[in-house]
Amino acid sequence: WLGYHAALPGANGGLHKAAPIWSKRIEVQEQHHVMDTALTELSQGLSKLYGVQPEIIKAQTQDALHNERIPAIRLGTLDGSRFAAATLTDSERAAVHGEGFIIREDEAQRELVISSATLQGVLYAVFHLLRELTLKPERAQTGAASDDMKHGKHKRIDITEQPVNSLRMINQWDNVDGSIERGYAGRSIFYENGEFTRDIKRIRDYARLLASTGINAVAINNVNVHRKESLFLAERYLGEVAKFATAFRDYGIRLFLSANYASPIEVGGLQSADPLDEQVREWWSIQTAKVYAAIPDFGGYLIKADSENRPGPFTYNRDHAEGANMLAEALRPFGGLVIWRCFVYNCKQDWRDRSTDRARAAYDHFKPLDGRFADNVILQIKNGPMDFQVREAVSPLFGGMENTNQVIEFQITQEYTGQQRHLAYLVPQWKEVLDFDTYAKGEGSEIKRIADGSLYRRPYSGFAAVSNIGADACWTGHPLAQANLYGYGRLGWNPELSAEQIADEWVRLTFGHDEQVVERITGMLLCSLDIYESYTAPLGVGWMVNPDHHYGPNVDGYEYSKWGTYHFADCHGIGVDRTVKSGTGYTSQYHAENAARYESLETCPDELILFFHHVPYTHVLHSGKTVIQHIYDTHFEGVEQAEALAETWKELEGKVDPVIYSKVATLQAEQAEHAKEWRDMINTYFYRKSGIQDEHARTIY
Ligand code: GCW
Repeated sequence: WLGYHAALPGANGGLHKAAPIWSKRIEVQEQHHVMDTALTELSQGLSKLYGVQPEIIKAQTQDALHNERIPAIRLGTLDGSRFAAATLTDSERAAVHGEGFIIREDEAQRELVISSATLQGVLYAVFHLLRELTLKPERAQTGAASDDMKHGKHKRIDITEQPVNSLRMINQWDNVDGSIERGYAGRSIFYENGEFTRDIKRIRDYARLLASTGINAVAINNVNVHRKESLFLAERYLGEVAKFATAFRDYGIRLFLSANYASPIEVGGLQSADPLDEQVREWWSIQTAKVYAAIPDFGGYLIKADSENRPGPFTYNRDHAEGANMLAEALRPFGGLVIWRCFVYNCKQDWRDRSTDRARAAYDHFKPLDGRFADNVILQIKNGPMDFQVREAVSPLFGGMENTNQVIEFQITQEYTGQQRHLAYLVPQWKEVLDFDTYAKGEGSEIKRIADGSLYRRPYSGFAAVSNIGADACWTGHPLAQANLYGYGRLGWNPELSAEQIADEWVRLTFGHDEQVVERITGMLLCSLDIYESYTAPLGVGWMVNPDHHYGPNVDGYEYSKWGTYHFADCHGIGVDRTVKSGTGYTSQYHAENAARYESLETCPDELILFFHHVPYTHVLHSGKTVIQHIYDTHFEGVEQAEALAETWKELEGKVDPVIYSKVATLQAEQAEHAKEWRDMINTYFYRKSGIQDEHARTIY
């Protein structure tokens, strides 16, 4: 999406004829590594768009610049350059803060000024401008050369943007051996064979990709911190970590490390990691000071504790507030953050035990701790209470932690959504979660307002997500899965953007403006998640995948295992009773409006019926269909739709890059085939369990 290849040919054929008058000269006053990045991006982008390399003028004194008679782009921060401030009114100067920016053309459209309070803001403005110029080539039609201009139709550029979320983070689940946990796009770009990669260029390219969508933080190693990765905190590796930090810093991105809670033992050779032990606390303080000596703008620690066999404070009978606050104390002198994951549940459950409900776990663990976390601790909460299923309820924990900083965690990598072999554009799912009203403070208490910190007025908040990239040539395995990485960044910047707009942007930036191409690919993206949902686990019940690697159907794969992910299908019915009346009581973790809606079969939405209720196969949904007929119908339709996706793509042969064309064609054919496996396994399973015939007498085995 950074190809900038969609320049508009000029009226007389030549590309540069369409170039805006100001695009041939760039003026700056400030010197800084982020400003250098912004300059490189801007001149590279403009020359790709218009075929002319702009001249860059750097000057120490303001007087040497801003000769208004010379058309130019002028960029700078409010404090660091006079022209940046000069174009804004007092109230605008007060309103633009942090990473926000204003991009403005003067009346004569001879000058374009980019102003921000920060250098990061300037960089985001540059990416934004280049995106706008690529998406709306008519914007370039300025000056006397433009017919629109002559007829007074051209609107001058005047853009104000402010990121809605302050933390916009990516989590890498990369291991130092070069593997990636849940990675579907090849090996790690960060590590090879137990060492940090020497290919810093690729890290920089990644930083560039991320920054272009607005990402400002990255945790560079798996939250499951194994033996060798625990040593990232030690001298042996800190120098290497610092090199990555430099690459990301140039793009305004702060580096975090996932840390092993038992580091005092694993790295420090102590006997204990008890958060209340003085020696342990001192060890963290000293170690953290060493990290900051190597990386002065280090972001902090991302922690998975007492989760899936990882160590944590429970070992010492301490709770998670005690555990997190110890780290917070070590980080506080440096302005660092503890990002503490709430993915805590019993992963050694006995399937016979019907009283334990995994969905309840995060809320049961963390709600009682609300208000006890230090102010530089942020809880990272997965969007749902289970684990990134294609459909599950929204985590009730967001509605329950008024006095705690929190970020929402999404999964861009498609662990349960087709592993980048099936097409699944995830932005619509994320939008649905963000728009969910928790009623925490009455109507209008949407998750997006909790994630952005405004509802509870929290100092730290935002988005985190597990990346989907690897060493694969197109970064993401399935080329169209790039839309998810792009979409995550854009949504973190502004959760009000629609899934349609984000898809349209990504397709135009990536493939250009051919209307057939744009229409077909956005169409494919926008219906892809519904299609995937329809041929996989039905009605919100989730799972039904092969254990361990999680690809492909296996209805009972987890039914008698320790992971707490059951569907309870028998010959009468299916679903998990999570009601207060007769089930696990999970519904009570929501505020009254949602609790009542989910508790009652009458009001529970169809798509989540099996998440909340155990019902007979003959139960009639709001759609008018029985549960069993719904299962049959959606699975037959899902396969037809998956086949249609493959057919749609074929229409684009010759219209998109041939390498990308054939890669996607192969993947879509595989998806259509594999969807049949899903259909037949699920339909056959439920036909055999229920003994109920398909109304349409289609083939079930
Ligand atoms: O989704 C599950 C994955 C694990 C992962 C865990 C987590 C990194 O199957 O591979 O571990 O969640 O989020 O911690």
